[in-house]
Formats: sequence, C-alpha cells, structure tokens
Amino acid sequence: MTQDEMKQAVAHAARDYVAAHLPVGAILGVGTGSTANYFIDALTPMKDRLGGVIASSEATHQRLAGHGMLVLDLNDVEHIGIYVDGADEIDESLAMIKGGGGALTREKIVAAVADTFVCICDASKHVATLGRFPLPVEVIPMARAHVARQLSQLGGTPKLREGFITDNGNLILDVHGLRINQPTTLESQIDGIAGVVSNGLFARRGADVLLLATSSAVKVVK
Ligand code: ABF
Repeated sequence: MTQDEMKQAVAHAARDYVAAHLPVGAILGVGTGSTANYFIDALTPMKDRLGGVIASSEATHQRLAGHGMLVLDLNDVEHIGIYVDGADEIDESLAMIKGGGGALTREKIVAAVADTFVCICDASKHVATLGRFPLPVEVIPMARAHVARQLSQLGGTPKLREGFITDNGNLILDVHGLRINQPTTLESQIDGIAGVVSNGLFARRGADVLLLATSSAVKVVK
C-alpha cells in the first residue's frame, strides 16, 4: 500500500472503532491533518449517531461543518468520549510529536478533555525514539527570540515557521536536532519557558490506543 492508501485504511478503521465504542449521542473529538481528513470523510455516513463533534482546528471545523456535522463549542461540553487524531511521530509508549500541521495547542486541549485518545497513523510515524521530526513549539510573538534562546540551551536548533500564524494568532518554532529520551520531562521543561503557549510533545497525555496502518493490515496497539 502507498502511504496515502495506509492513511485511508487507518481512517476507516478509526470510523469502525468509533462505531463500536462510542455510545450513540456521545461527543467525538476530531483531529487535524490529512489522515484526520480521511477520517472525517469516512465518518460522515454515521454522523446522525453523534451528539456532536469538537474540532481541533479551524480547518477541521470547516471540513466537519461542510459534511453537515454539528460542531460544538468546547465550553459547552463536559465530556468527549473519544478523540481521534493523527501524529507526526509516535513511540512505543504512545507518546507523540504532533503539530506538523500547526494545530498542536487546540489538539492538546481536546486530548486533555477526551476520555479516550485514539491515534491514527501510517507505519512511517512509528519510531523507537521521538525527535527526528522537528518539535513544534507555539509561542507568543513578543517572546519568540527569548524562547528560541532557551530552546537552544536545551540542545535544539529552533527555526521560525516562516509565514505561518496559528489559529490562536501565535508563531511556531520548529526545533530540530533533538533526541528525546525523556519526553515527559522535556514537555514540562519547554512548557515552563515564559512565552511558550504549548509544545508538540504529547507525553504527559499520550494516546490510549494506536491504530497503525502497515503494508498488510491495520494493527490495534494498546
Ligand atoms: C495532526 O496530525 C498533527 O498534530 C500532525 O501534524 C498531523 C499529522 O499529519 P498527517 O496526518 O497529514 O500526516 O494531529
């Protein structure tokens, strides 16, 4: 299978997972990126079983609304049964690097509220150690230079994502050259830098279930 075919296969597997595990009328959180987009498209035939959906980005909000789904405000919701989203990298402990699409902050918020986080990935995302993919860090514009200096002291090489503004009106620094052996520790260290809104390490709250598309089948990794 091509990578695109694997993304489609894992998106359909996630639709089946939601159909089997999300009670009728419950709320579903929906992620961002090309794999998540295939999931949204696959979800549409069962949209009437959902009590509503929570979007992790403006782009996902538009796609969900375009399929006629009821997109809710997170402030009006107390529980999200399942959150389905992709990742840029995921390790054996189901810790992730996310944010290649720039939606990391809202993705982390929705993941924090969700009872079950189901990550949908093609095989290329499954790694032994996180860090080959540059770690996205969302920063308040006035703090960009300060945060960049602090990230360099942590051993990374931060680069401004040119011409990109997040849904929240902030900038992103992509941190190259990290070899992340203690993702939970580093996630907290980066969040402690003044001016950081959030970072793309999802280790304190990793995935609960991984649906992994390989060339032969989609595997469920718990
Ligand atoms: C999203 O999934 C982002 O966090 C991450 O960048 C993206 C992966 O994109 P794709 O599914 O297009 O490979 O949740």
